[in-house]
Parts: sequence; C-alpha cells; structure tokens
Amino acid sequence: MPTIMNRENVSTNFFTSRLFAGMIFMGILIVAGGCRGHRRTPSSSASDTDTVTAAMVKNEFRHAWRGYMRYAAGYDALRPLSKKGKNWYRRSLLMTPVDAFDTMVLMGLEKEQKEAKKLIFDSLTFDVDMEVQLFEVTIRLLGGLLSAYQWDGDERFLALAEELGKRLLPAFRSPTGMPYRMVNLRTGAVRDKVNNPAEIGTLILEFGTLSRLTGDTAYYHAARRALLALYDRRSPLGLVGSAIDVETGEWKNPTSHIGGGIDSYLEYLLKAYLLFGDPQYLRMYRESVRAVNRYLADTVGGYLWYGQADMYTGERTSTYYGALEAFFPGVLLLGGDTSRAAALQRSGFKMWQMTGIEPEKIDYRKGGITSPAYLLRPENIESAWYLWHATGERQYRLMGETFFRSIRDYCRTGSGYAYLTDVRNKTKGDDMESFFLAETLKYLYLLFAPDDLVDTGQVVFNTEAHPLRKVSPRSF
Ligand code: DMJ
Repeated sequence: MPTIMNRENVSTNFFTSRLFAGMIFMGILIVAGGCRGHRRTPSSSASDTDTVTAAMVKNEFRHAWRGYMRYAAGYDALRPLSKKGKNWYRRSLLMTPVDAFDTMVLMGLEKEQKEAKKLIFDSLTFDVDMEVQLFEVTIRLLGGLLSAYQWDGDERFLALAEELGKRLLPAFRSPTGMPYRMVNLRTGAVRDKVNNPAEIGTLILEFGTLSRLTGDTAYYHAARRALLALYDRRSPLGLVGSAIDVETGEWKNPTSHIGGGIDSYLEYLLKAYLLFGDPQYLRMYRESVRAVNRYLADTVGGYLWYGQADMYTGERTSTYYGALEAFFPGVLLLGGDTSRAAALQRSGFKMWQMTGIEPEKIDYRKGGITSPAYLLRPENIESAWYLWHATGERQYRLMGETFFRSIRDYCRTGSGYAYLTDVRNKTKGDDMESFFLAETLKYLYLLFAPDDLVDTGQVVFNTEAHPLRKVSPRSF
C-alpha cells in the first residue's frame, strides 16, 4: 500500500475505511458551504460489473503506456498515428512519465512505475536554456513530481520539484506580482506580459505544497500574491475577464466565462481553501461563484449552461459551452452546490451524446458544434466522479460507462490513444496528451474502483488530477 511521506517523516496510510473517507468528504462539503446532506445508498457499493470495468480501464492505461514506452520513451508525449515521440520544447521534460506516475501508483502498476522512475531519474533535468510555459509546467510537472513524492516517498521526486520551483520563481517578478506566461529555466528571462486568469491563478496548490514540504515559504507567497492581485482586479460585478497585462494590471479582454483561460482559477480559489484551510480563499470563491451564477449561467430548453458575458456590464456576449467548461459541476459539488452540479452535469452528458463523444465546443443556444475536436479531455469524467463520490447515485457510473466505451471505440489505436480532429466523422489526430494518462484514465478508474481508494478528506486533486495531500503547516 502506498504511503504518503514528507520531510517531517509524517507517514500516513493513504487508504482509509470507506466510512471514514465518506465522513471526511461530507465534512469538507459542509464546511465548504451548505451541503444539503448527501447520503450514500446501498447502490453506491462496487458491483462485479464495476470491478470488471475498473480492470478494463487499467488495461487501457497499460496499453497507452506500452505505446509510449515502445515508440516515444524519453519524449514528452507519444504521436500515436506516426508512432513517434514528440517534445514540447527543444529538450524533453518527460511530461508523460511525470504526469502518469501517480495514476500508476493508484492502479498498483509496479512494473510501469519502475519504468517511469528510470526514465525520470536517468534523464530529467531543468538546467536547460529553454523557455517554458509556467502554467503547463506547474500543473503537469511540478504537481506530478510533488504527488509522486507524496505517494511514493522517493526523495529524488522532491529534489526535482524544488529544483523546478526555483527555476520558475522569476516568472512572478512583475510590478503586480502576477506572473509572465513564459520563463527561461536557466536564465530566468521572462516573456508574454498579457496573461489570463487560469495561468495566473492556477499555481497556488503546487507552489504552496512545495513550500510546505521544503519549509521555504517563498513559493507559497509568490503564488498567493499573484492570486490576490488577480482577484483584486475583478470588476464591480465580481467577474474577471479573459486577458490581463501583468505589468499594468489593465484588462485586455473583458469577456468573462468559465472555460479555458479562466476555468481553473475558479477551481483553485476553492481548492486553496480545502488544501491550506485559509477561509479567505473560501470567501473569494463564494463571491466569484455568486457572480458567475448570476451573469454567466443560462437555461435553454430546461438545460443549465454557462455562457460568456462582459465583465463590466454582465451582458451576454455569446453562448458557447464545451469540454473545458465541463469541470464546473465537480467544483460546484465540492463547494456544496449539489443541485446546480447535478443539473450542469446533465447538460455535459447531453453534449457528450450529441455525436457519441464530446466535442470541444458547442453553441448551446443555436444547438450546433462550433469546435469539433475531442482532445482526450477528462473534465466531464472528473465531474461525474465527484458527483458519484458524493451522492453514490448509479447514474454517474452509467455515464462513466458511456464515456469509457466511446473513448475506447473511437480513439484507440494499435499504439495507444489518439485524439479526434472531428467528432462527427471520428477522424483521428496524431497526439496523445499526457493528461490522458494523468487525468482521463485516472478519473475513469476512480469512478469504478472501490470508493475508499482515495481519502478525499486528506487529498485535493490539482487541476491535472495530481492528488496532493494536506501537509501540516510549518512556517505559514
Ligand atoms: C489539463 O491540462 C488540465 O485539466 C487543465 O486545467 C485544462 N486542460 C487540460 C485537460 O483538458
């Protein structure tokens, strides 16, 4: 059984009794605001079919990992059609092995863990004269290394995380404290002063955990300052826009929404509270979500959606909803709003069923697909898992079966999994994003595995599904 480690030698059994896990989860919901009392029913226990489905998901993870090892070992990611490796930048940062590692631990895949560790410890270095995107490297690599350390206990993971954290810190050196988008790992040179709320506000779980594990508070304070600076620039209505200049603090695009570019900022306001316990984050989350529900929520034909609006006037500007927005039911649920979470998940599932697999974006008012790719994204599945975990309602596992079947039917290749360029004709594209292993298959597995596999009272998933464990505060 995996244990969680930190430098204070706190070793905690990660697996707890179902009852204890359930009680803690209920506790979180109640503290986080107005849970109306979820009760597990007998239907929530794992049936034989669920156990078989969990084993099938695990097999598909093995299949995808084998493809990566065979054709792309050492690269950032697999190109599943051309059967080659692909790097994000000039040199590989081992995105797939780092992102996938804690899923292997959770699934109990020991051979695969050894393979990933060998790749990571043999060749991962951050001492490279190379510019990287702060947000992606933080959620995938820093988050992945920290959870790998917490789940596996190997100190080398933490050493790598600390090394990376140090090299990312220069990104925060702007007049407002909000980070630049790009930073050079060796020189600390920064670029791209026009940033967005997601890339500014989705750093505190990882930087805060790094601080707590190392005792160096600089990481937490940099990410916290950035988050507060962003929040302070919300409009009088309580909304944020899509693009902001981190040097002047001036908004460059006033369109507000819950999709890509803003999404995980909202998620981290709540999760920062859940992981670090500071009620200030909960207040920030509540105020933000109140505005989001007031100005962005929309009901069409009996279905709940969230569209786009001007951050200053609240006026609706467009009516798009998509795969990225589908994270929101999970967050609403964690924040205690079960009924909105359930209603929105119903819409997300309807969107998935339009063509048998989820499109990137639809116009929920006009009813058409506006962006037809399926990028192997996890958000709809992630929300189904949160709803399942909290309510025990069978409908969420049934949704999961549909998700799993369609991904397997349409995206599987002989060498792994491929995204779809068009969900209408199911044409495959030559990429398997690391989040497919980090998130999509992890949440699918959690949906069918025994429900006490993760102690949700002690663990908060980062936006890349890396389970970060609460660490007792040292100096903050
Ligand atoms: C992931 O990298 C993260 O979930 C992020 O928050 C949004 N995009 C992808 C998955 O779709």
